[in-house]
Amino acid sequence: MAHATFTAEGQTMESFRLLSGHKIPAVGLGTWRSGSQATHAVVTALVEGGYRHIDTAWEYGDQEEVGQGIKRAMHAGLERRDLFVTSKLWCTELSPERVRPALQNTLKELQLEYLDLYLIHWPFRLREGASKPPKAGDVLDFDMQGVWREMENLAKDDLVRNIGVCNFTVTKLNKLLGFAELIPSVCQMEMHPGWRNDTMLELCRKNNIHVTAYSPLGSQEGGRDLIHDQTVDRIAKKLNKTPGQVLVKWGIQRGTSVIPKSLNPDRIKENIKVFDWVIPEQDFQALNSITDQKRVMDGEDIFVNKTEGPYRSVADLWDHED
Ligand code: NDP
Ligand code: 1BO
Repeated sequence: MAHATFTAEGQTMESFRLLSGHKIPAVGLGTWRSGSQATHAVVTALVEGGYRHIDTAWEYGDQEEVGQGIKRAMHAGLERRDLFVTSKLWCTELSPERVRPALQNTLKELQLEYLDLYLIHWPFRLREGASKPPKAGDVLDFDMQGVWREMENLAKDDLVRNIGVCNFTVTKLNKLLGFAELIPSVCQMEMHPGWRNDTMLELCRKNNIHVTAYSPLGSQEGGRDLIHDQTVDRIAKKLNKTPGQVLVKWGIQRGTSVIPKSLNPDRIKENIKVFDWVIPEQDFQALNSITDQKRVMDGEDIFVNKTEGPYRSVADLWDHED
């Protein structure tokens, strides 16, 4: 359920209510592979674009730059309480005793007192120094329950306002729901018209878990070029919008928050201008009917070791659910 609020430049900005009662702005800026340009992108998004939601992760190696961008935006007049900042616990930190130090390091890099949302980045534990693809012994046992307890403790101690997961399957989410004292507020997953991820969306809806759609434009190099997809392009032309805007709006109309990444100031501002129009039902259904459904972010290069395991194929990673 979206709630309208107002932000910069008189632009309407929608948000979704989380189980915790907090609100997550419907569009956030993704920062993967933003490197040293992350500061400029974050300032552009927050100060000029009217964004209030930033998505980062320790693994992106740009938390310091993101933090500098947030700091500059706050010097320009934004209040911390108006921002929604997400980061993620990397796979090498997936053991109970490593969770709190990892969060503390993330807060230090971001120069923040708390996060709005802390997510388990991937549900696979890696040995520090693991290779890509992993060698034998690089992928370790993951104590999901122990790690989740520590995530819950971070929330109890007000170091994070919400906790959640990314890249979970039905099997893994049901397992977590079996022992969670704090239900995840958010499940972040790949989602765009080329990978609708309907089964996970449905499970999250049933459990009142908000979904954030990552790689909403089909991701970056090596991804899926949805910007030039015929259906997307036809609808964009018809609505006098850009393909990027149609892809972002599609996610919002499905009730998910959406976190497009861009380093280009014009595209950053374009991607959030999605609140005073709708994709008509017929066009929405056409986007829901794009064939060749396929993940871009299948995790193969990080977690699959075809001969040694424990995950010998992409299907293993996703619990044979695709
Ligand atoms: P996106 O789907 O957001 O696509 C980004 C690409 O699209 C970039 O090459 C960007 O180029 C280009 N682009 C941006 N806006 C437009 C536009 N309006 N028109 C045309 N091209 C455009 O890719 P990501 O994979 O980065 O996903 C977004 C975010 O989701 C990530 O940055 C990260 O924060 C999060 N994520 C989370 C994951 C997880 O495991 N939890 C996994 C993957 C992503 P340019 O910069 O030049 O504009
Ligand atoms: C391996 C990190 C993918 C982007 O979240």
